[in-house]
Amino acid sequence: AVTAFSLVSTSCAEKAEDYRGNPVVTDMFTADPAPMVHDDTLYIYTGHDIQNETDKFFKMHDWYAFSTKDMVDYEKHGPLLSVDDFAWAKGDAFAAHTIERGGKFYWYVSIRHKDIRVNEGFSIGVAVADSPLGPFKDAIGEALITDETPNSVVLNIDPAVYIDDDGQAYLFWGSWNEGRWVKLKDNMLEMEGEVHTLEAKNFFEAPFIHKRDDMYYLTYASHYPSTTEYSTSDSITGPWTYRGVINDLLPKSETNHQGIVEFKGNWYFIYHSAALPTGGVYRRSLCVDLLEYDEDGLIKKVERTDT
Ligand code: FUB
Repeated sequence: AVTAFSLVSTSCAEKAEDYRGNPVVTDMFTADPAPMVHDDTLYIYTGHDIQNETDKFFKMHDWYAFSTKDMVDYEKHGPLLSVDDFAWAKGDAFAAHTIERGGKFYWYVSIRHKDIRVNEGFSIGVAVADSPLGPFKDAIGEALITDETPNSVVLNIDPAVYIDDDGQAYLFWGSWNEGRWVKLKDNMLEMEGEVHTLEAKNFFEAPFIHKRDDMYYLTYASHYPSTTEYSTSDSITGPWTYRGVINDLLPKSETNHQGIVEFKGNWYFIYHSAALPTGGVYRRSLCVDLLEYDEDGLIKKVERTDT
């Protein structure tokens, strides 16, 4: 099923004002957006909140994608992937991230393992497809990261993958103030070497890496309820220098899980808020705003347009 959504603007806009129209998706709740550019299209992969208005935990079973060529009209695709696609999983389709390598698309997901009961049982799995819109299937048949992985964290969620200029892939993840990173083999399905502790001031969860010029940016949720804060480095492996807050606390949502992407000449801050009238902590919505840098390459605070 394909549905189109429109923001207010009618052209590929240059000013934040043109993006008033958040949230992008209004006919369902969408969370934990992860952007990926492929060919001339921006794909935003999201989770899907199906919580009613009174229960007190996330209720999530599957993932969608929203594609746009102009930041104005979006197409909905999905669900493209669900808990049921991972035979070893039992529920909780938390944050995910998709990346292309060698013509294949790898979708790293947070999901609860049915056989692992240490800590919370959250694990990171990988699905693979030959196109950005699937069909996706479990690439390993087991989890890539679990509570049994040496030096894992209490909540193994929120994967973010980055392929550096030399072709080396890295997986970042973590929550509740504990972040981790590990190199991935070229097949994107196995760890290479040891799991490292992510040292970044105020890290809470939702790591995301992007690079602009020669600077690496590690953005993440800080504290809980979360702001979005960031650190920079001249190396993907750090050390990371703390740079401050780029997005304040949100009204009604305790999380705001961000991704950052350059698309057709603009940089975008892609996140969720609880901006729909019936939105809330467990009923979130994909939002998109412009991201700008100062002359030193530091990120300016986002002028959010979700409210
Ligand atoms: O959506 C479930 C969890 O909430 C995500 O994994 C976290 O990043 C937070 O957004």
